Amino acid sequence: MRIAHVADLHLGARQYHRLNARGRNQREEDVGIAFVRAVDGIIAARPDAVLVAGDLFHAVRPSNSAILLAYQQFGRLRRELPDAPIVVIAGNHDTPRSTDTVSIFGLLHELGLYVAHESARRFDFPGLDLSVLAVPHAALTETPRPALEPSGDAKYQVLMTHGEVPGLFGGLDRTMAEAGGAHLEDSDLLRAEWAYVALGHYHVQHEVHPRVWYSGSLEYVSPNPWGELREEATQGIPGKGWLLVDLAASRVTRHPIEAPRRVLDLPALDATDLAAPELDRMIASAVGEVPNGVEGAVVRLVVREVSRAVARELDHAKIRGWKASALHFQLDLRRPEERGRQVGSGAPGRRQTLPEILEEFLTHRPLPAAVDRQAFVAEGLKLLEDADHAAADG
Ligand SMILES: [Mn+2]
Repeated sequence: MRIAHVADLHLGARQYHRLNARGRNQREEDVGIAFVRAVDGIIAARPDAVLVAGDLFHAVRPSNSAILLAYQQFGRLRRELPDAPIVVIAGNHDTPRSTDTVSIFGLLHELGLYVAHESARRFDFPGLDLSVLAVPHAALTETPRPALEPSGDAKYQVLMTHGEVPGLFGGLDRTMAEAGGAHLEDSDLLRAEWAYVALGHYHVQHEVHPRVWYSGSLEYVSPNPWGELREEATQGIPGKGWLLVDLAASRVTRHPIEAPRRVLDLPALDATDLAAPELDRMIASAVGEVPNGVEGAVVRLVVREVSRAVARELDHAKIRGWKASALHFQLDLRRPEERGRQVGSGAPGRRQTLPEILEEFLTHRPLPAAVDRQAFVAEGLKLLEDADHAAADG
């Protein structure tokens, strides 16, 4: 009895304002390719059921191309694995904030998928001895919250939901937390009766507890891809992918997909006491050491201790050349920090990032009662991200 667990596909997500030859946003195409590769892998593995743990779409109103892709790929899964039920929940990204917005998830229902997008639903598959409690983001924001409990006599009781588990970020790198996620509780997740808990929301593949997993996203679509890369490197995770779960054996196998595009955070440089020509050489050699070059890649290079004067005198023609060749080249020049100045309330010695400062400010700022704070904070972070990309693209 094996299930495929995939999450956070974010179909329709666009980044970096770069178009391909067909006039489509290149990153949206990458996100689609990642999905197709995951579907290829799932079909090859022939699981008994497929679970999609939220944020199938990046937005409540996905682009036509995202809708078409979802329709085609789920259609393909239905044809190739006709006996495997496909269960889908909505995450925070694809949940309408207003009840008069009709969800696109109705279309998935028409395709024969088992869909929970407004409230918690239980799907029983007696032939598989499987019961799936599917709890979308919207259900977690109801008061009172529905009980997340096993039910019935199916041997395999599975919970699928989308949100943030307690202590995931340890109060440290909050930029890894996407704004607007619902909070889950250990009491919901740790019931001994759960054969498996399939989670969505956190974009780095992660075993929370035995049999409680985030499958992670299939591409770097969060506002902080660099944090995801660092976390994946720290944990030795071989890239983005999906999970194959053997419920009888309680065994989870990672199935990485081939990355549609290279996303690279180059080792940071320190420009202390360097003049512009020396720093130019250091940057050129850092870029030169990238295997196969930066062409077509998403690249960041952080350089610390760069004064305004040195930044001005750098070889900007050369930098523009890398920007033109890479899909996205972010030369992140940081000014010398003012000694002894403590900014923000993060851990000692660590400054808050701009998104963290903004999130904290927006979270505490007085708001009119009619304004949804989660949506307000999410919108602010989104605007900052867009401005960031626009600036990086010159
Ligand atoms: Mn997500």
